[in-house]
This record gives sequence, structure tokens and C-alpha cells, in this order.
Amino acid sequence: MDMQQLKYLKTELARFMMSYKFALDEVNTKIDILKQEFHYIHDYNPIEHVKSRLKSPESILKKISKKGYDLSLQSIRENIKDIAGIRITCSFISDIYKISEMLQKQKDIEVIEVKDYIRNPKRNGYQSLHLLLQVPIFMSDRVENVCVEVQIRTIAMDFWASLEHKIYYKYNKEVPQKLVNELKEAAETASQLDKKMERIHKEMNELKALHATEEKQELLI
Ligand code: 0O2
Repeated sequence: MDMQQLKYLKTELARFMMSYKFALDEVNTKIDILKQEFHYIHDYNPIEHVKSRLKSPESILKKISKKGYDLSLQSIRENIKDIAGIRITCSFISDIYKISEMLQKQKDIEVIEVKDYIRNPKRNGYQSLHLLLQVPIFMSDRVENVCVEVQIRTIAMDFWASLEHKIYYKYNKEVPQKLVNELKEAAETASQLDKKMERIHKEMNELKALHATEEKQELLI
């Protein structure tokens, strides 16, 4: 591909990116509604924060050529599934599965793939729940089905992943074995912390329910 063609592809790509921006907006709205409704019903917030991003045209082109696919918009749509990405951070592991279930149940969302790196962590210790969702985007003259990758993780998993990401790039993907081992240990510690926090949270809820029942009984006496 010559410079002229590459320039043309970049311009076309910017237009093509619009549908991903709309898909991000749509899924972000869905998440916000779920968050507000959950807070209203259960009186607590399962989502700590939500971050979304569109992959830059440069990094899309880099990824497609690294993977050895055609440099065309059709090939990009078919082969790069994380152009639109949303990361949801939750306090507890159980919240991750609740949010995931609520999203998957939505009628206009098609679940393309679920990768559960919490039940099956990566060898380096990476944990997160990845959902590849497809949503319809209603344009003036057509409907486009657009993919959005949603990563759901706890605060501890997110802390680990952001440090690992920094180390990975600092060492240009050749991380010294000592750091690899330490990261693996840290992932284990983060996982234990998540489990402990979940137990404490559950106990607290049980105590809350018990107090509520006792108060009700006192009122009846
Ligand atoms: P960025 O900059 O976060 O977008 P793919 O490479 O997406 O075609 P893969 O590897 O099977 O295929 O996808 P997977 O496993 O669903 O992981 C994709 C994304 O998950 C990555 O995107 C990261 O955001 C995150 N991720 C996966 N594994 C790791 C890991 O070991 N450490 C960290 N820190 N993050 C991970 P990108 O495109 O790599 O990066």
C-alpha cells in the first residue's frame, strides 16, 4: 500500500470510527441506567467507575498489520473487535457477574463472546471478565451492528492490570523473570483480597438483614 492509499484509508477510517463512537455511547447509557436502577433498588452502587475509549486509527492500523490481515475497512470490522472498549470497575466479584448478567439479558444486545479470566486467569495472573457485545446503531439510512468490548473487573484486578501493563511496555514486552514472578504473586494476593472483601461484604449484608428482621419483630410486639 502506497502513501496515497494509506492517507485515503486513514480518512475513511475516521468516518468508520463514528459508528463505534455511537456504539460506545449506547452501551455507556445502558450501563448508567443499570447503575442508577441498581442503586435505587438495592441502595448500594455495584459500579465504582466506568472508563471508555475508542482505539486510535494509528493503533487499529498497527494491530491489523501486526495480525497480518488485509488493510481494508471490512477486514478491520471483521478482525479488530476492541475498537470500542469499556472498562467497568466494581468493588466485589459478585457485582462483576451481576452487571455482566444484566447486560447480557438486554434484548438489543447480542453476546458474541465471553472470556472469563476470573474463573480461568491468564498465566501471568491477569484477571477480568471480558464480554464482546454487538449493538445495533440506527443511522439515517441503515442499521449497523457494532461490536463493543466490555471488560469488568474489581478495583484490585484493575490495580494489578494497570501496573502489569506499564511494566510490560517499559520493558518492551521482555519483562525480567523476577518481575514476572512478583507480578504473579501480586495477582494471587489481589485475588485473596477480593475473596476476603467479598466475605466481609456478605457478612455485613447478613447482619443488616438480621437487624432489619429484629426491628420488624420489635415493632410487632
Ligand atoms: P489495550 O491498550 O488495553 O486495548 P486481541 O489482542 O484483542 O485481538 P486477545 O488477546 O485474545 O485478542 O483479547 P483478550 O484476551 O480479550 O484481551 C484484550 C484486552 O484485554 C487487551 O487489549 C487488554 O486491555 C486486556 N488484557 C488482556 N490480557 C492482558 C494482560 O495480560 N495484562 C493486561 N494488563 N491487560 C490484558 P490490548 O489491545 O492488548 O490493549
